Amino acid sequence: MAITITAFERSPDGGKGLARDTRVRWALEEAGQAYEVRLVPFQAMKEPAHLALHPFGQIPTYEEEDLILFETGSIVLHIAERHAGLLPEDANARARAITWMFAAVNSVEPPILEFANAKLLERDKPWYEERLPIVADRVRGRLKPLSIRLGDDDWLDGAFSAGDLMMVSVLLRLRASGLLDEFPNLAAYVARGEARDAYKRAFAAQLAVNASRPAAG
Ligand code: GTB
Repeated sequence: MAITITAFERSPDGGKGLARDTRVRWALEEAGQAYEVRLVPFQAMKEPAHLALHPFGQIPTYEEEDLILFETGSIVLHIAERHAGLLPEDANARARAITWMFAAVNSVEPPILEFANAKLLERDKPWYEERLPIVADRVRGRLKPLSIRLGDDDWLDGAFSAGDLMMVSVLLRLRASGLLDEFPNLAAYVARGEARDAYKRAFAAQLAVNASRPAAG
């Protein structure tokens, strides 16, 4: 069963693993599935051939025979449902792991993206200095209850699952900001995710693409 995903030809992060193909690579590595990567230049992402795969002209996409998927939540869920290692057998535990996947992309990622975009795109605005702490507090508003729920546990609900894979992937975007370090158990949780062999392989694979090329401007 040949699997092909798409990724940036040149990631804006230069290979820090923050582009969303990394979470799909990680899921495939956890599931022990080989995959091909088709690198897409920015301009080609908005052209008909890629828009046929992804209506919003983004990466990553996922192709497996005649199945085409976009949205990393859906792609990771698809991988997790078809291969062992990412979802528990027990039906209720499985539903809870999927709930954490949704929590990651639906409740935790939006304020993190708002914060990242503010820092990236709004620095020259007259209201930047006033707004940034407000946006940062919205991120804390998700990190604090998440930190309380995780407590001293290694993972969010028993064994490592696709819920943790998505949550760690979302939280990684905060590393450079220092916000994560305000919650030491979350920083340790992210480090545990990064320490997994499957994550290391995924990270190395995306780095191999980007290390040899200058970051996109
Ligand atoms: N909800 C979608 C999903 O989860 O699949 C979002 C997909 C998405 O945002 N894709 C981005 C994209 O294609 C790449 S990952 N952007 C181009 C466009 O929209 O035209 C987002 C990303 C990009 C760069 C960094 N970085 O440099 O740190 C981090 C994250």
